[in-house]
Amino acid sequence: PPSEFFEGGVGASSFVPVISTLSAVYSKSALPAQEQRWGSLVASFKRLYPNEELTFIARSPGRVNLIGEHIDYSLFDVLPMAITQDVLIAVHVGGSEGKIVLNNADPRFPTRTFNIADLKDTEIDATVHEWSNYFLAGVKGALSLNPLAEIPSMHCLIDGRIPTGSGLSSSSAFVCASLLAIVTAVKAAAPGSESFANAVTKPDLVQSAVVSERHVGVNSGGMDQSASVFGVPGHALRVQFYPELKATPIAFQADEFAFVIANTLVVADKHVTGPIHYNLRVVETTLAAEILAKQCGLGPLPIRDGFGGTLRGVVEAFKVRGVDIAGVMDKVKQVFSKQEGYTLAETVQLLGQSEIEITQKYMTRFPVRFERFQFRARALHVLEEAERVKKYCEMLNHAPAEHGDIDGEEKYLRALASIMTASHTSCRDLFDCSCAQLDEIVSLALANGAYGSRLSGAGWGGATVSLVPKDKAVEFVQCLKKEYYLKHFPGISEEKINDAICITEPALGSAVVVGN
Ligand code: NG1
Ligand code: MG
Repeated sequence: PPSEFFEGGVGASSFVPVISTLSAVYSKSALPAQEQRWGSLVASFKRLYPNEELTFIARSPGRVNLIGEHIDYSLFDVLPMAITQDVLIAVHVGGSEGKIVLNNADPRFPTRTFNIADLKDTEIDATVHEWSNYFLAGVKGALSLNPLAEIPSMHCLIDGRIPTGSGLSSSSAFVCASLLAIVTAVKAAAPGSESFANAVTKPDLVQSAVVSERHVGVNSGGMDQSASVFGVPGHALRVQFYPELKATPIAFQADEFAFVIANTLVVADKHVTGPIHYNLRVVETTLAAEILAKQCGLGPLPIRDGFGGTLRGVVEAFKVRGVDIAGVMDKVKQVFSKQEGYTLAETVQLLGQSEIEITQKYMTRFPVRFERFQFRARALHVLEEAERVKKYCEMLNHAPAEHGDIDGEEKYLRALASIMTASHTSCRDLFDCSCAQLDEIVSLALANGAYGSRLSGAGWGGATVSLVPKDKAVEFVQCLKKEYYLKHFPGISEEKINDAICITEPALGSAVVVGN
């Protein structure tokens, strides 16, 4: 099928920010600020590379997750939406230097230059936190789609507006935008060879971005890249990973509400804390699945991306044996009866594999540190959260009036939002991925007019998302400014606060914009 990315004709030699194009990307309310931003990006590009013409701009957005936390890597459905904040990569394609030059509009990120001849053998050093690693992950992704692709010389200027470490997925947006930029550049450099770039579909882009982002050191699931690539304005996205990747846009049937994102300003850096937080949770849920399969005689589970069995696999295996979700939860409680958790030695017993085997398979590429694995609590969170996603989607798929006992939009919205708050409680108590500041914002939100509120993204810092009645949203934002930001960060600038808290709307996913 013709790829959705390339309408507009990549390869046009000049770029003019075309208003009609940008209005296809941003909502009416976001447009004026974005036009200004794109205009200054183009101007900076000209100053920086006076002899290179701008060929195209690739963009990919961040996301907020409405519900379905830490279950993507167990292959359960999740419900994120893309947001306005995005990463832009302005690119000139061509020249004979055989180099990729990366400049970042943010002066904290110094210029980097790579020899294209070396790229195929470049290993990303995940132990150093280096901004250009995410671009290199994009290169890996593009080469995984076509190992023979000839990457041309590129001059790039990057402008990212998603705060890093905020749970809004700046990392995935950067990887997806980079991958898209490289695929587009390959096509622009050799316009005759339509085959590669045109054949790249959105699912291809997502899948290669997920796998390649793991080179940066996080054993992540596929939610963020899916939201960033598939985003549809005005819609949430139900992303399914099993039996295969699929994103279904879901429109909101009610409109008297808004989603407010409020960042704690606690930076959660997965590269530093991965071994005790994110990557450890992936190991805990994976081992929980493998142990359940072994103890309940389920046979081998479908493996996620070469890593290990999944709780989704466990649920599916039980389903064919006539055991429903409640039954699976009972099994979890039976098999993992020890509330205090399991040592590695106990895990060896339960799994029937040696310590060396377990360490090698599950804890070497992404090392972890732990005393006891919390199989019971982690597995229960995953199973319950997956049910909450189903319930939430069911509610979204019906207009408020169709919800029998729930009459009136307010009741409907309250019921919807309470599922989000339940998710937060489970993230805090069972998955242990909250923190004091996230809990504080959620409490403040609920006490000040939000119908529901929760952490969004990996947690341990980063952002919250609250469902707020539309006519109260502005007041709600003012209230959090006073009660959280000004209280904890006296003297914080208005600009910083506005970056931290905003009313958000579902936005368009990845796109390439070219001039005419
Ligand atoms: P953040 O840290 O918000 O980008 C991470 C993972 C997701 C998902 C969520 C938790 C990456 C790139 N993303 O998101 O896949 O597991 O945590 O639901 O690591
Ligand atoms: Mg991230």
